[in-house]
Amino acid sequence: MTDASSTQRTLVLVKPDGVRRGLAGEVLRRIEAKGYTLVAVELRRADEALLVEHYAEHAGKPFVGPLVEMMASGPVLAVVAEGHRVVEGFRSLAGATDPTLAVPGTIRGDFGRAWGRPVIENLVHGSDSPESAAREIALWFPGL
Ligand code: DAT
Ligand code: MG
Repeated sequence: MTDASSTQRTLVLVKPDGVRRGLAGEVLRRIEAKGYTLVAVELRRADEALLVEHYAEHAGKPFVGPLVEMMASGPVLAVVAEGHRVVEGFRSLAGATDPTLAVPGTIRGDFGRAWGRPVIENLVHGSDSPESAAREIALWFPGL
């Protein structure tokens, strides 16, 4: 399919640990090198209300407090990327949630590790479905 209706968008976040380590450019490079298009890129600080909403599916889990705190600890690079099957394509670029187990060659596998903290730090977020992507893009980029 090459028609425009098959083009997807996804929300990528370079989390504060990734920005702090100077990996924002590397993540953008990998998205572009894979052949996806950057639609929006913004370095910003996220407030708690946005983060609680963003992680609504995890409400009540023991790590959600530390997760929101970590995500608010510094700037994040918020990115909307576009392309055919980009939602699953970026999840494949990112690798597994646990960076100790993420396969080398992925962003988390190449640059992530365990630090023994209450929340897993794994450098990037990527929407997990087209429905999540639509919800998350509306939250982070209401103008798009
Ligand atoms: P992903 O980011 O791979 O979609 P997720 O949506 O299940 O993973 O969780 C969101 C983030 O929360 C994840 O990137 C890291 C953190 N996290 C997930 N499970 C965790 C756990 N059991 N303990 C600590 N942090 C966790
Ligand atoms: Mg997730």
